[in-house]
Amino acid sequence: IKVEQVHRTGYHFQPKKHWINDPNGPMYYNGVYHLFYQYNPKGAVWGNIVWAHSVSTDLINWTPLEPAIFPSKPFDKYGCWSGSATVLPGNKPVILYTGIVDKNNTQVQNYAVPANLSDPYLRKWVKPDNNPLIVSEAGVNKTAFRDPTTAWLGRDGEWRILIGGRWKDTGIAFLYKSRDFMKWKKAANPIHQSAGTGNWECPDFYPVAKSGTNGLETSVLGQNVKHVLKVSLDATRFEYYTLGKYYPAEDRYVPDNTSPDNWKGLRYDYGNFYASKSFFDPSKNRRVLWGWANESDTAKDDIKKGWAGIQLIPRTITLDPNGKQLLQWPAKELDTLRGAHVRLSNQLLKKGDLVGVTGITPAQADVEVTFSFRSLDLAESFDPKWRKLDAQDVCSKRGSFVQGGLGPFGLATLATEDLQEYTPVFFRIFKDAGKHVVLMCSDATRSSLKKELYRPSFSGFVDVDLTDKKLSLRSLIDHSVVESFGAGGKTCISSRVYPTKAVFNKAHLYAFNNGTEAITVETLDAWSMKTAKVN
Ligand code: DQQ
Repeated sequence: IKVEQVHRTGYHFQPKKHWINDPNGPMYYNGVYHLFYQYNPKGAVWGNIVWAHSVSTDLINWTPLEPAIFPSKPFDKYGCWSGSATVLPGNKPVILYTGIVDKNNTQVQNYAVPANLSDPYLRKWVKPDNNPLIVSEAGVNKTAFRDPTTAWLGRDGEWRILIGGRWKDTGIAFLYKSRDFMKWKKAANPIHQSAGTGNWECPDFYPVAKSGTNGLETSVLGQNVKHVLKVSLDATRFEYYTLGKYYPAEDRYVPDNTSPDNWKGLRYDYGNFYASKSFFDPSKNRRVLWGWANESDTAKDDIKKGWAGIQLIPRTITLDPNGKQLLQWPAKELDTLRGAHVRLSNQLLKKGDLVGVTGITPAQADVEVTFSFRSLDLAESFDPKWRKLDAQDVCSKRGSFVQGGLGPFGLATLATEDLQEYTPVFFRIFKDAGKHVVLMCSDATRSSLKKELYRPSFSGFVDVDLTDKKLSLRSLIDHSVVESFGAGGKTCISSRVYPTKAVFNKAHLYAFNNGTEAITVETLDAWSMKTAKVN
């Protein structure tokens, strides 16, 4: 293996080479999962965008096909940008995507259909001549008018889609309706908008069941569902979502007031995660989420290594029983890559302890751990000044090495033995006016000796009940990515990191505690992960 390829992933999705960004049009069709994605066939920087296409029967191993959609017509001559798939009645897939029609970035919405429905892989797609289906109306910013969603069907027989955009600094999800999927009309009101959030890219809108763990087909309505509206914020390059109520008769979405409806809101992932998109998988009755993780190195490094961007492991989405947020978990098929296994149980971690996990391949691993503690009394106080800060700011003030009362404790991933390099994923528990505040961090500050890297202390709060005095963590470690799920998927954080020494068999994995209160590793299961067949 060439030295510069130490950061390629073993089981996260990436093509052989070149640039990738947003996941596009994910769908399940006749036993096959399709993933399209924004791809530059000519290099490791963004540009020349086409819809690359891979297929899978298990969401983990992927076969590459020819690009499905690429610029070739006046309505997409300057680019084929993001969009979604809908499987229409009669089992007929259709893709809606954004075409760039001129050098000024004017955006229109087009459709494409499979050339041959009996091809099990749907290799060829045609873009009929009645494109574009939708052009922006007067008064709409035509360079912020993109990324159509999967369509849902109302009880009135009309299809609906959202298109992302903005007016001045207000983010907007425009609503369009159609009876025949060909003639679309803009609804008088957007389904939702939020001042001060800037341009909305890649909206996603879908129902979640109020109880149980089944995912729902996108058109499901009724008393037993809540809706999720997710948007990607162009200005800050992160996403947020709200849970809320969709009123089909008025075509309005009203977020619940349990989380902010702005850039301070809930995120699927508090790390490298953008332009995500979900789809309903009827074969397993689940909703699956794809998200793109960009690089945190420089464009120069991307060109040198010849690639940039990965897709994170597809996640199932369900509603947290508390009704206030979502839970996410890696698709269960990932477990088929688990190989050598080790387990620690009932291991006490006193202040300053660092316990090595040996017998697996720490650079390509899956780890699940449950920590327990005797009491919450020793939790350090939450500085009232921090109440205004977001989790990432609090995490950068404290990190993994400033001693706390209860925590920091967690995993040190992609670590050298002397901790010159390591990416800790950990919890710190605070008390704040009689309540407990749980902070989860994935801290890249010491992830690499290399300079010129983006090394943020990614972090999110965890809304978890601590009465059983336990906290769990799962981390998927894969050479240049650490993708973590706290408290059963309540808070997720993905970090892109580029160790120079903690690579291949020089990488180590530890459980650590830097708090004064002793912690117990109740169980820690770690597996070497096999390399998936990815493209
Ligand atoms: N990426 C696409 C756009 C989308 C943006 C272009 C989000 O359609 O708005 O590659 O990353």
